[in-house]
Parts: sequence; C-alpha cells; structure tokens
Amino acid sequence: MVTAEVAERPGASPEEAFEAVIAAEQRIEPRDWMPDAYRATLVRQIAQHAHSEIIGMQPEGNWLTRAPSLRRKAILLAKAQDEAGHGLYLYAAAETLGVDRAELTEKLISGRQKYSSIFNYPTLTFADVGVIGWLVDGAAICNQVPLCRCSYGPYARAMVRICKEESFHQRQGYELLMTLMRGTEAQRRMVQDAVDRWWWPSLMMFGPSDAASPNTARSMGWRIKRHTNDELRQRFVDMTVPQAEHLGVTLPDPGMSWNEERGSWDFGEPDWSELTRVIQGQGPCNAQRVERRRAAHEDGGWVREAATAYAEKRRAEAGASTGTDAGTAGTGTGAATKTDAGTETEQENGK
Ligand code: BYC
Repeated sequence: MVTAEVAERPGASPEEAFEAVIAAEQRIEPRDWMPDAYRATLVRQIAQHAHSEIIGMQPEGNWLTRAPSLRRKAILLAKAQDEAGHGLYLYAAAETLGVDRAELTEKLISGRQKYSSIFNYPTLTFADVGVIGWLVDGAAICNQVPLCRCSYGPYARAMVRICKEESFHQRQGYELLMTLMRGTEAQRRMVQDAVDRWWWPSLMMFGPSDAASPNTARSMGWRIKRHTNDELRQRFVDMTVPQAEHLGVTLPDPGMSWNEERGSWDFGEPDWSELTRVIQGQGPCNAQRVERRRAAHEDGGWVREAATAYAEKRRAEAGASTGTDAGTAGTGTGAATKTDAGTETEQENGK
C-alpha cells in the first residue's frame, strides 16, 4: 500500500502519490494507482523473465537423461524444478498487474514476447551444464539481486527467493566444473570449450550497451531497474575473472586487462549484431525452443481442462452444500488459473 507521507497528504493526486512512493524508496502494490506505461513496462519485463525461466529449463533438460551419475541427475532435476518454480512466481507476479498467464504463454509461443537470448544456444556436452550454472546463473544473480529492491512489491518479493535459489545453482555449476577440472585432460578441454562458447552470450544477457538501450533510463527513473546494463555487465566480469583463475580456465577475451585506475577489468565488446539476430529469432536454437514450448503447452491441454473441470465441480459442490448459487460462485477464475499454472508446469517437468 502507498504509505509515503506525501502520498497520504490530503488532496495529493494519484500521480503525486505514485511519484512520492517511488522517491521514498517504498513499494507500489497491485491496488495502487500506477501510470499505464509503468504497468506495461513491468508486464513486459516480468513476462520476459518468467518465459526465460521456463524456456531456460530446455538447454539443461537436454542432459537429464544423460547425466553421468545418479547424483548429478538428482541435482539437475532439482535445478530444473526450481526454474519451473521461478517461472510460476513470476507469472503470478505478472498476474497482479491484470494480465493472464494463458495470454502471456500465447504471446510467447506466437513470438510476440521475448525471453532471454542465452537460452537459444545448444548444450553440446555435460560441461555446458556446469558452465550454465557458473556463468548463466552467475549473470542472473548480478542482474536479479538489485531487482529485490524493485519498486513493484510483488516482483521484488518474488526475486528474494529466486535469488537464494540462483546462488545455489551457481555453486552447483562451479562445483561441477571444479570436479571436471580435477579429472582428465579431455575433461579439462571440455570445460574450456564450454567456457569459450558461453562467455560472450553470457555477457549479452545483460542487454544492449547503455547507449543502445531504449528502456533503461525510464526503468531506472521508476526504480524498476536499479543499475544500467553496462554497470551490471562490469560487475559480472569483475566477479567472474578471479573465479576463472581459480578454476584454471581462460576467458576467451584477449583484450581483458586489469584497470588500476578504475579498479575493474577492461574487457572486449560483445558482438552486438549477434545479440540482435538472436533476439529477433535467428539464434541457433530459437525455433526449436519455441516449438518445444508450444508442444509442451498443447500436450498439457487435457490436464488444464481436467483441472478446470475439477475446480468447477468442487465449486458447484461447495455452492450446493452452502446453498449458494453454484453458477455465481463459480465465476471467479482465480482458482482455475492457479490450478492451470501448476499442472502445466508439472507436465513440462515430466517431459
Ligand atoms: N535477451 O532497453 P533494453 C535465468 C530486449 S532466467 C532477449 O536494455 P530492458 C535462468 C529487451 O527486452 C533470467 N531480449 O531492455 C533460467 C528490449 O526489448 P523490448 C532472465 C533482450 O528491459 C534457467 C530490447 O532488447 N533474466 O536466470 O530495460 C536456467 C532493448 O533492451 C535481452 C531476466 O529476465 C536479452 N539478453 O533491459 C538458468 C532479468 N536484452 O521488450 C538461468 C529481468 C535486452 O523493448 N530482465 N533484450 O522489445 C531485465 O533485467 C531486463 O529486461 C534486461 C533488458 C536487462 C534483460
């Protein structure tokens, strides 16, 4: 709820109340007034984030049946299930803004909404699973920890738990890679090859350079984003270089050097034309990822129908036992939507 002093001032307009809450570092909640563009920005970002979690299960899911041991398989399964959970929290956060999960899913599979570019690259060896944990989850942590202070309450709160789980994911990736690096020469080469392929796409996860980012200024003004894309990319590089040294791998950037004056690493420019291509749907796995998501959604249709019918039956029974009109009692869609969300994810996990 709006609680800032100015917001409570008699006669404050909704716009003034909104601005006061943002300026006071407080939270906007679903029932508070908010500008349409603020709402639209949040729906865009949260939906894209939720889609990324769900699509992000695919590259690692590729290795579930081929994990080298029962332990590695159990870890990977748990990680993929966490990601399904993150997707659910985020779709639920998006729904507080008045959009429906089914509508968002439809936009994803028809190409009208984006998901992170990183998940359009193939996972060629089991070392990729470790590198995704280390670099991709590492980049996600840099990007997402500040989102715990986002001005929109439901998104900020969802991020707290997500970040805790992402930290665990990152450590499991690093531990996997440490194990491989202590193995044979061939295993060490496999890790280096995976690092070579994932390094630049990981840097691209932070989005275009600040000069080419149309949304950053406004999102920072609204305190949705707390740092620019380039600031977070730099933070990620500074965090990762010592970890690479400890691991014993070389980051594929010959121009990388320590800048004493800045107290940070200088690093090369990602290939921005590649990011544009991947975002536009022309990455190595875009078509496969979306098609797979569409198939999982369609395959799960009967479960959603059954769950909706069951929820309606329960409502009708409840209505009959309390003597209320079952038809009226059954008009709320919240319960059915929640049931849908749960079963659909279970379907996808079960694949
Ligand atoms: N990929 O003005 P900009 C995970 C788009 S999943 C695709 O800088 P903004 C995990 C951008 O949407 C974690 N599109 O935008 C899961 C915009 O397009 P529209 C995923 C990108 O929003 C499973 C346009 O380019 N994390 O951790 O201010 C396994 C211009 O960009 C990308 C999130 O979703 C990209 N990389 O900033 C393992 C974090 N970059 O919509 C791990 C939440 C940019 O205007 N999102 N675009 O047509 C964010 O923090 C921000 O949305 C971004 C972009 C930093 C990504």
